[in-house]
Amino acid sequence: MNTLTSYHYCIQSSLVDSCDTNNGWADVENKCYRHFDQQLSWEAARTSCRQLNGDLIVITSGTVVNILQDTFVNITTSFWIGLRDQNGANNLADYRWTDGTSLTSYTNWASGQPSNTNQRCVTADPQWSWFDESCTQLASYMCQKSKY
Ligand SMILES: [Ca+2]
Repeated sequence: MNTLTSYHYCIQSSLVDSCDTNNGWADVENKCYRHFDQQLSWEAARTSCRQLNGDLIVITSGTVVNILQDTFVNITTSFWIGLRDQNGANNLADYRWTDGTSLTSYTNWASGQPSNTNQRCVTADPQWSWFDESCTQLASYMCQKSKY
């Protein structure tokens, strides 16, 4: 790499913000996350995330949750996460993340949750504990997207 190429590469690197962190997105463990205060139904929240080339957050690691808790310290409301019961039988095997995967060994249900067959969509509270809720309830939400 000659001097000019090296200089150019340096400038390019400093300009690229692959998680759009100036716009509220956080770069955590190679993915981008953002919390939105707007109160929407689960489906509307998912649509909003998808319009940003992302989806509702998929949570499979307590390590990532710990970092996200330290990153998003101002969340005071429950927020939709990308988890839903596919058939309403309140069977954990039927829950799917927005990427199509089933629950992994990492879960963080609040005590007594999931509680109700009419509550098929999942929120996290400000402590990131999970609650099944009616999908038409309004809540804030958290999106994730790949880096670009
Ligand atoms: Ca519940």
